[in-house]
Amino acid sequence: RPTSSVSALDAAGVVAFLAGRPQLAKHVGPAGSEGSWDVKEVGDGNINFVYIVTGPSGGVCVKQALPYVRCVGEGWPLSCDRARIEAEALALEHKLCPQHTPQVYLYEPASSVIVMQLLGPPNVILRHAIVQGGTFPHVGRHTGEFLAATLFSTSLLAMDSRSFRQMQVRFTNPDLCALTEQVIFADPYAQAAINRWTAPQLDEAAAGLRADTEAKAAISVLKRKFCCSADALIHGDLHTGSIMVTADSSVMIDPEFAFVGPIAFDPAKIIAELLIPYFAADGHEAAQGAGSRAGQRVWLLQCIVDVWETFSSRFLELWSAKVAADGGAAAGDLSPGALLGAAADNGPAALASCQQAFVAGLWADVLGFAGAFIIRRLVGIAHTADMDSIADADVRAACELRALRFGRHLLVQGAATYKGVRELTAAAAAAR
Ligand code: ADP
Ligand code: SR1
Ligand code: MG
Ligand code: MG
Ligand code: MG
Repeated sequence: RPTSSVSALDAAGVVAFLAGRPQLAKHVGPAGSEGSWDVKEVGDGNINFVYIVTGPSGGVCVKQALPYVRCVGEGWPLSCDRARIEAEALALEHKLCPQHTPQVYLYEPASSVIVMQLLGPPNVILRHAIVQGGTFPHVGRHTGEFLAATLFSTSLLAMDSRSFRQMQVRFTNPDLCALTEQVIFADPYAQAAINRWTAPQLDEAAAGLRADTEAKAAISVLKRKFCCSADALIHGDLHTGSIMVTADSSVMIDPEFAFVGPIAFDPAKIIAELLIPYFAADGHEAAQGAGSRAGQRVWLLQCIVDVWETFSSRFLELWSAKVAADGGAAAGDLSPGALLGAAADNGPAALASCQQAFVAGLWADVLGFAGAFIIRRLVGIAHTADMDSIADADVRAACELRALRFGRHLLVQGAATYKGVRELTAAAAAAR
């Protein structure tokens, strides 16, 4: 199906789309109530169009992928198959971790539309809430639970290799992977017309990155890992704009970049996107008063610890439980349990030692990827409100420079420097 055949919905089109499908319409209102429905386009992401439809019975969220990148326009074509990837990834994630994933009601290929559970008020996008100064004590733990459930269960530690390879085919996602390869792993280190930064304050730093052979060597290694490591079905874009929160709940949305890639990519992305507001907090304090972000700073670092500690400990629990359930013999193809046995000659200590080595390897990659993710938000195409909402350009640039230096440090030296997450957060505190 040529993607160019998809035509854009408008508010009336969204109502007609839902009204013609009673199984969807019932979430919004009874037949005949369509005239009273409210439709708002709320898409604030870079890529797609999102409509919130509400009526007497509640509401739904309607997301449409058009054949181009929203924030650039028709000059940057992008496959609408991303809507299928997102719908199938959401369905799988919902099966593995229902408490942290929205329910998909429908995916319709002809219009590249997903209709899903509405996360209505008081749900907010985590990034927006952080920019406002908010704190969410549970989101780090919830994100770690989501990561462990989805990444363990879609890895060869849990799956047989035949099913795993079938999953790889379903989630090949070449176009969105190519986008990531370009905007995260290439453009920030090159002269690219779509790059931007706070100028002239960051001109020298951006030029320095383009001449930085150590950073280029490090990003090349990570790009290769992104392209060649097939660990698990990763979310692929788990930043703070992909998490909707309330005081007690956290829901991960927007997995259109999902593919079978390196496990470390996902925890690294959310950790980087918590470090960026940590470095931005000084800029907000300059406008709002000294100390006004002190509590948020403490929370942001604790949130990073919670993500990593919950993810890594839960991942290992799932792994040990799988080995025990399989009697140490029939665990997924890559599980050392399959060879070592849970209780036989090599025993649980051998499994524990394999597990610790596995987690240490992931952590080393998390540090490098996190550095790359910080850098791309400061000198690449896609910036975020964390820094952009600091109105004074000199104040913003000072925050961005500190973050950029820390990102570059993580990219080049992180893996060799920080053995644990608390060392990372202590280093961030010293670098602000
Ligand atoms: P994009 O792929 O363009 O980044 P997102 O999936 O991130 O699109 O959605 C953009 C915005 O739409 C989100 O920031 C959020 O405000 C809103 N949104 C997305 N999904 C839902 C949902 N299920 N319920 C309520 N709002 C949603
Ligand atoms: C054109 S770059 C768009 C960016 O937005 C998405 O959310 C991804 O992060 C991507 O890199
Ligand atoms: Mg998004
Ligand atoms: Mg968003
Ligand atoms: Mg998206």
